[in-house]
Amino acid sequence: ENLRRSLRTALERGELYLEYQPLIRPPSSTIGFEALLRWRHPDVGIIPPSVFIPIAEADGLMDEIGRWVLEQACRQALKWPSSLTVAVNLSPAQFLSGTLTDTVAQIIDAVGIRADRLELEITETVLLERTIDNIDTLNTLNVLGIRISLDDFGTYYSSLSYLKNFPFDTLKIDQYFIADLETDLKSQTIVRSIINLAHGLGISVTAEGVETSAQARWLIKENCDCLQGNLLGRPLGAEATGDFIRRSP
Ligand code: G
Ligand code: G
Ligand code: MN
Ligand code: NA
Repeated sequence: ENLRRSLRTALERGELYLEYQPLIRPPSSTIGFEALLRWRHPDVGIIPPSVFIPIAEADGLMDEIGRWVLEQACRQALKWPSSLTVAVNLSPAQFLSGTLTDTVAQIIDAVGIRADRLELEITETVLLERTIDNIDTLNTLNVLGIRISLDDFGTYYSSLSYLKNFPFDTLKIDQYFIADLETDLKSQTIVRSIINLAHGLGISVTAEGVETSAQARWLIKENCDCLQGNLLGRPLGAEATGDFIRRSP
């Protein structure tokens, strides 16, 4: 309940900030970063988004916070080479708000960033309801040139009809399947099948939570397009992204 009250003022007090985790095309090209929201609470310390985003959603704060995240991430991407993208996670409330496409169009225009440098990540849970509206929303974003990723793929409900009906550019395989890739033949079969399925549909694949070089080698052998995880790079503060880019080929 205290968190709830202080979240209302966190944005104006500058307590929210973004970290950026590198997205790597094998073997080692940086192709972009995923923006990850953090809250530095003056008393409690760093609070992860899994804790405060549900509160923000329940209190109707996520629209404003989400708009701030989008603008912040786009402004940061302008400081990078123009070939690099920035991926932003969308909460269900943002996606279903009915104002998302206007908000996004307005922000990329105000910031002056090319639409195809912005990637929006949504999870399957968002797509469960109001399917026709959701297709409209995604198609509108797509027409603007914005890229759409299906995040945490493989968990939750994973209906193949999503792949048939929604215009995804990228599928992000949940770290749950990557974690035991070295020892679990079922995870290997599932990941290999997801990669082949996506490629057959012209969708690129990102593996999340890559932590070991054995996992990376296996994913590269199976033609995974992009790797993300602590092996490739932990989430970085905004200033550190510049150094990371200069050090990467
Ligand atoms: O970085 P971390 O593993 O703590 O992120 C936990 C979860 O929070 C992930 O599911 C991630 O998608 C989500 N998340 C991170 N940043 C944002 C954000 O800016 N907006 C939304 N809606 N979710 C975010
Ligand atoms: O749900 P989403 O994929 O948006 O969130 C990604 C989350 O995974 C972030 O919270 C990020 O901090 C976390 N993460 C990134 N790389 C790794 C990793 O290599 N291992 C683990 N366990 N978590 C990771
Ligand atoms: Mn994500
Ligand atoms: Na994910």
